[in-house]
Amino acid sequence: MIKGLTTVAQVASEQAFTQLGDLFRALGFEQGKGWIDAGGRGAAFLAPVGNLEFVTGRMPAVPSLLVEVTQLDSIHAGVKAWIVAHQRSEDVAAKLSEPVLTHWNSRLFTVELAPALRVGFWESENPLHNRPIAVEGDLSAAGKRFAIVVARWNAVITDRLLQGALDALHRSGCAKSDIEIVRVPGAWEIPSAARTLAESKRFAGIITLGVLLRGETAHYEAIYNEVARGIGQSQQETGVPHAFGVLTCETLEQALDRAGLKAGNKGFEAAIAAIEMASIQQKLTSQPQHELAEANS
Ligand code: DLZ
Repeated sequence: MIKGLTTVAQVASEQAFTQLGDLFRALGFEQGKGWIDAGGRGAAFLAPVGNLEFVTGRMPAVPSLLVEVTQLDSIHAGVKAWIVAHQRSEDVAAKLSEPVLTHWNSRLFTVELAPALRVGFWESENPLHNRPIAVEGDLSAAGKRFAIVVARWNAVITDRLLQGALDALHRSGCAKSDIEIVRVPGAWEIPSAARTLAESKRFAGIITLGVLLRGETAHYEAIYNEVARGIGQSQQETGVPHAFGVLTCETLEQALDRAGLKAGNKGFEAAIAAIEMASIQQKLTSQPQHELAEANS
């Protein structure tokens, strides 16, 4: 089973070794597990995807170490600043090329980071190039309708969850007029309202918000199980994405933390999940699988 590729490059001095490490971390490489022994040391930098490319005939005019990136221009600016800081400004022109268009629909620049260490950084014009084939949802809510079902029980918390969900929808481009808010008495009533809304087929997603506090609810488990089951069932049977924003907490303090204090706002997170799932649903139902895979390749 193939696990990965490693390219080994020798660096002349300890100082260059440290400086290169600083540069690669600053460019966004994840630091891997290095090694040290009596004879020297190695620093590893990880990339999410690697290729081993054999070429026959004419070799492309590129360094043998190529790093595919996004935002090539800011990488270029970062490398330039690094050369100015660690070498001489006059070296920039000699060591760093400007990004140029390649014949394979990409832009590329090369840089000599150390003697005998030439690296090419390149960015494909196709933003999906080399990404694993996957259908992914967009985080755009523009032009889609969403319903929010929010329980009044524990309103001091659910109001905050609602604010979080509205914030996420608005910031993702959802128009005010495309959001319908339905207030129900407690968490117990969420599933039936969610189901009615989903069956109307007017919404791309349903966001459910509520808070169950164990301290106050003797039959907490029974209510929780039923609410979770009902929301899940509505989602599965109607095919409309339902985001689960029903908090289950031991104390009010815990709930407050999850409604915008210390642990984010679960209403915001639920709305983002609904937006993403609405987009995935749209893609899965509007385009055959093989076309989606081809579009992403
Ligand atoms: C009755 C009740 C209790 C004890 N606790 C909660 C709670 O912590 N969170 C919540 O959303 N609702 C609670 N409820 C109300 C029930 O969900 C339901 O609204 C009522 O039993 C009426 O059907």
